[in-house]
Parts: sequence; C-alpha cells; structure tokens
Amino acid sequence: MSSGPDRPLYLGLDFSTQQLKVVVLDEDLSPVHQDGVLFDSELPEFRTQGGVHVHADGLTVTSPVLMWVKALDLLLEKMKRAGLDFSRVRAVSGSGQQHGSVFWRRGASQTLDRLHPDQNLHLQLQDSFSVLDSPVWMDSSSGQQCQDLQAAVGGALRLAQITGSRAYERFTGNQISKLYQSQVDKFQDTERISLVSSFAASLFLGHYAAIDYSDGSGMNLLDIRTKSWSEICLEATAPDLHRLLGPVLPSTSVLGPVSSYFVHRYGFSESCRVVAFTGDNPASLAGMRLRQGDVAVSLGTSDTVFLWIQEPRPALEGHVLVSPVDLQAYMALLCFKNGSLTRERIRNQCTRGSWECFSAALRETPPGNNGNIGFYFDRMEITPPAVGIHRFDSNDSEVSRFCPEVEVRALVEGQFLSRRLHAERLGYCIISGSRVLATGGASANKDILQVLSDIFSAPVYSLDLSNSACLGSAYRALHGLVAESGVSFYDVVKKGPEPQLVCTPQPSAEQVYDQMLKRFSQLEERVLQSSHT
Ligand code: ADP
Ligand code: XUL
Repeated sequence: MSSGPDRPLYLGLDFSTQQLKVVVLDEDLSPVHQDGVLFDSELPEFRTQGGVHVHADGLTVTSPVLMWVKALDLLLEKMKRAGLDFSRVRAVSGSGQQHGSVFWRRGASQTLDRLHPDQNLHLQLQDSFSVLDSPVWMDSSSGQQCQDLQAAVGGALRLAQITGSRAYERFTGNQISKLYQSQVDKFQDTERISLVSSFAASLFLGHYAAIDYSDGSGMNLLDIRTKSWSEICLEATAPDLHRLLGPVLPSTSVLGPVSSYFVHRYGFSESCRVVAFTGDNPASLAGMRLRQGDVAVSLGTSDTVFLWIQEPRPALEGHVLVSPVDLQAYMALLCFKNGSLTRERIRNQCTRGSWECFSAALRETPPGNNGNIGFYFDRMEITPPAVGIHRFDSNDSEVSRFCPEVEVRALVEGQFLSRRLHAERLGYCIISGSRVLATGGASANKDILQVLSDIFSAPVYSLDLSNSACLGSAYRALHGLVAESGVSFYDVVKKGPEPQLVCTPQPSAEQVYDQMLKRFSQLEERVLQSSHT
C-alpha cells in the first residue's frame, strides 16, 4: 500500500437542497476530509429558506443557480485553506438533488471553456444562465404539463413503462415543458439543459457534461430499457430537445479530465478525472453499498425506500431508475411523506413525548397488534395518495380510536406494512440473504427496527450515514476509473464500513405478517377510495 504525500484521494460532492457537502476518501476508503456550505446561513445574499424560494402561488419552488456556483467557490476555498492537497485527487464525482434543471444561456459553453483561474466561478458565470431560478424537486406547478404528457404517450401506465414513473410535477421534462409554454423567450435563449448533477459536473469539466442514465431516469424523458431518450416523450415536451439535452451516458462513465481552471486555481492534477455525476438517491444507494436482495429504509423527516431490482416492473406509484453502479440492474425508489413527523405526533399524544415510552408500548404489544390496523396520513401521502387517519379492528370495521399502546403499534406496523406492500409491487421479494439496511434519525430506535425486521422477515442492519450521497459519490469516483476494465463496484468498495446487525425477525412474526399484509392491502384500497370521494 502506498503512503505519504502521493497517496491517491477521491473526492465526492453532494449538491443537496440545503447545502453542498464534500467528502474526500483515501484508497482505503477512509475519510480524510469532510466539509460543507450551508446555503441559508453561509450565502445569505440569496435569501433562501431551506435552500429554496417558495413562490407566491405556493406551488413553484426554485433555487438560485448562481448560489450553487458560489457555494462551489466557497467550498473549494475552504478546502484549500484546510490544506487539502488537490494534486493527489485522482477522480471527482458527485450528486445533486434529483429532477432540478439548469438552463444554460447561448454562449455559456464558450465561457465555461475559457474560465480564468484568477477569478472565481461565480463572477465569470453571472451571465451564463437563461433561467436564474432553477426549478427544484419540491416544485409542484406543472400539473397541466403532466396531464398533457400522459395523454400524448397513451396514459400514465404507458409513461411509467417507458420512463420508470408516471408523470410527476417535479420531474424535469414537465418543468421544461412548462418553461417552453410560459416563457418561450427564455427557452429560446437556452443552449443546453442540465440536471443539477450534470450542471455540477460541467463546472469541473469546463464543458457540458452528459446526463447519466440513473439521474436521467427522473425526467419522464428517458426510456429506461433502451437507455436512450424516448422520442415520443421528447416530442410531447418541447422542440429541439435532442440538441438541448445532449447525450445520455452510463453513470460509471469517465467524462474527461478536470478543466485547466481547476489545475491552475487549486492545483488539481491534469490527469484528475471527472466521473459522471448522478442523483442524490442513486448516490446514496452506492454509499450504502446496497446489493441484490437488500432493501434500504431511510427513516428521516420523510421515509424513503430504495431497492435493488434486476427486472424493472414500473407501476403507477414509485420510481424505477437505471442503477447507478450496474448497467444491467435497476433501482426502485419510493417516497413516503408521513414518516418521522407522524411518529413524533403519535409519541406526543400517546406516550407524553417520550421515545422511551413509545418503545415500551411497542414491546408491550404483540406482533400483529391483535388484528388492529391503522393508516396515519397527517398530510396528503405520496405512496399511496391518501389522507387522514383510519383505524380498523380485527373484523375490518372502522373504529374511531385505539388505546395508546395499540395506537403506537398500529402506526409503526401500518407504516412498515405499507413500505413492504409498495416495495413488493415494484418487484421486491425477500430472498435468502436479504437484508434491511436502516438509516435516518429513527434508525436509532431498536424497538422500531424490531417491527421493521418482523414485517420484512429479514435481519435489520443499521448504517449511521448522514452523508451517504457524498460517500457514494466518492466511491463512484474511484470505481469510474476502473469500471471500463470490467471491475465491479462491489469489488472496489469492499473495504467500506460494514453495517451493524441490530435485530433479527422473531420466529412467529413471518406468518402473522404474511396474513396481515393481505388484509392491509385490501384496507388500503378502502382508504384510498374514501380519500377520493
Ligand atoms: P432528515 O430527513 O431531516 O435528515 P433525520 O434522518 O435526521 O432527518 O431524522 C430526524 C428524525 O429522527 C426526527 O424527526 C425524529 O422524529 C427521529 N428520531 C430521532 N431519534 C429518535 C428515536 N429515538 N426514536 C424514533 N425517532 C427518532
Ligand atoms: C426523489 C426526490 C428527492 C430529491 C431531493 O424523487 O425528489 O429525494 O432527490 O433529495
């Protein structure tokens, strides 16, 4: 093993909603440097809240593209001041919040190509964007465009079969369509459209970076099977999109060396490679080193579930993306809005605000909750699109209340039955060796994880990763250098941190929950119908 000043480093960035983060790994995959720039507090001149501007209509949500550029200036300066030796960095990769779009103005490619190392990026790129406020994933203002796209391709399911998802307002194609329809002058002044990820890669390359297959799957524009732009979707979205979007490439591609700007301003080596950037969820999958058979459950403000799948089976809910680490595979992504905030509300109402008492309630009630089932959608849920609180007793009769311990178990079981039901609909099945990888704030709670283990009939491992997207980006940078010669991602990341086993399923649980899942599915149908009447 080499040591000392020449040891190679790999840099992973994450342009997320609220901050830009970086992690630098050495060849043993140990972090040697971590840093970040918080948009609201460190770049207050952009006046964002949580990194975004919510417009007066309450639906349009954007971020200033120049804030992201300035954040990169600031981050690289911080790293330089901290003494990071950029000349040791062999490869850079990164991720961005998914779906967001960047509109480069005519002439921007020349500016990118001729960046002067004496000036920061922000000053030089001031006039390089035709749209200064980039739509981001929280935007829900393109409802009409979604309906139009589905109508043009033959319905929501057909669109899902082509692109991996039915039309979603935050998905980039629908945002592009909205720009074309509402601000055609800005659309015509655009020479290239990037995702947040490929925009960030372009800054490092000094020319436009291709969109990668995995993040490209979040646009309602890419055919996830042929891995090329879908003609019918492009045509239904806006004119001239082949030119404006440019090529789409495997996520493991080396896009080229860093531009001379980075060599001269920060001392990067001329041979440092830029590996395609991707979306934050695909990068997290890489950071967690998810394998076939695994399911990752992130229990944060909202809950997300990632799956590794071999055969895509897109449905009307959830998203199927091309895998960021293996061209032949896919990942499924499910988002649930009512996660930790709902668990907190029930904790406050039923167990006097104490997680300890919440846990005790779970320990004191049996798997299956004596047949009681609950649905707790405080806010309009994404998966499934339903709202309200619905409680059912063992005879499937709707009841108005449960006693506190039953309520706590009904909430946690209801959430995890839903995670399993919807994961199975997207092609997940438990195989021998299946693992559930849990992350996020609530993964600190062993009693919650026991219910997760019982319901998924699989051991639960916890991964204490607050920066899995950054870490995954650094892993991908390293893998990108050898991917062409056939080395698998997993061979490269063998030395990464191992998840810790927290619990295994209780012997009686499998039978209880296999039965319960069937009832849950039928009751969910009833809840959905009542939400829509
Ligand atoms: P974010 O999605 O904002 O990154 P985190 O992953 O940090 O959020 O998760 C924060 C949530 O974790 C809090 O809202 C809280 O409800 C939950 N949490 C923290 N500790 C516990 C615990 N012991 N048991 C259950 N939930 C917890
Ligand atoms: C996924 C999604 C978000 C963003 C921001 O579809 O919209 O998770 O990637 O993190």
